[in-house]
Amino acid sequence: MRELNRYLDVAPEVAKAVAEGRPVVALESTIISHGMPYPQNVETALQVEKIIRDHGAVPATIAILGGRLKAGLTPEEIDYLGRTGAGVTKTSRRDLPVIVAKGMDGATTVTTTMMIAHMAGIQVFATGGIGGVHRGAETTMDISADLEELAQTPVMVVCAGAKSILDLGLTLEYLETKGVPVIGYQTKELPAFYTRHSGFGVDYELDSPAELAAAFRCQREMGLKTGMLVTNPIPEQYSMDADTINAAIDKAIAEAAEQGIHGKATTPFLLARVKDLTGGDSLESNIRLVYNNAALAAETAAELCRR
Ligand code: PSU
Ligand code: MN
Repeated sequence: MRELNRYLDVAPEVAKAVAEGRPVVALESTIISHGMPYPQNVETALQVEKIIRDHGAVPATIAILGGRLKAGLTPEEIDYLGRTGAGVTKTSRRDLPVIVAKGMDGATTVTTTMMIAHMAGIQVFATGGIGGVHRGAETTMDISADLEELAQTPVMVVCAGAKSILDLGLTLEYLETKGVPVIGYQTKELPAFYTRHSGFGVDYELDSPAELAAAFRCQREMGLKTGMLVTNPIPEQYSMDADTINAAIDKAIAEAAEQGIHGKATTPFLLARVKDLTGGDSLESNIRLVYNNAALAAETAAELCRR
């Protein structure tokens, strides 16, 4: 057994699965408290856990509760995070020391979910979208800590690409510089979250959970410390009209600039505005792509355990 971090609580079911070499999939909590409205956030989070179980893996939703790093939550804890919403502090790497020292609750981003998953011995993590290089970053320097985490923490992140609230071209350049493999699942094109197409190519197309697991296993066995980004396009039937979603994104970005939104508030502001401007359509797409990523992550985690 790996020596557990003294600030970490791994749920018994998760700890047992990790110790026995059975598949586990980590899930983030910022998507619950800041990424979707209540009650759809809680319903989605619980359904995602069910999908992971149905695909033969154990779900480990990650958050910080009362200053404890948690890998694996109860349904009651998930409900609390969803009901409290933005009242739970969005917690990235630099927030951890104060949140833990003060015994606060924190919603984990891709960054902190990767960190805690790795501490708990979990190799695969499913989410919706990652943070990246924001549009206008050449003047704001707003680059998500998620990219730095992908550069230094060996966890596979299965996402639906990134929203074009970001500069997708610069995000890919950054990941290339940092040595992070960007894989398209059954595609050579980076998916743009709500749509299957961004116009940007990815490094490699891999076509099965077994191929994903093989690449990740090689990366780990060579001692490479980077994460791996798997981008899984939203299923065709749930994808949105590109013009509709891009118009909403452009409007949200203009509003953020007018209102002087900056720092860690930017991404939650843009996500909320895009959802409001597109009615329920974008929320439905968002939920569906998370389900799709959960299934692929569970299948890949199962392949990783098969030797
Ligand atoms: N992008 C999405 N949905 C999300 C997020 C980003 O499409 O829910 C959340 C994730 O938790 C991600 C975080 O890690 O926002 C990135 O925030 P920032 O850009 O402030 O680093
Ligand atoms: Mn930022």
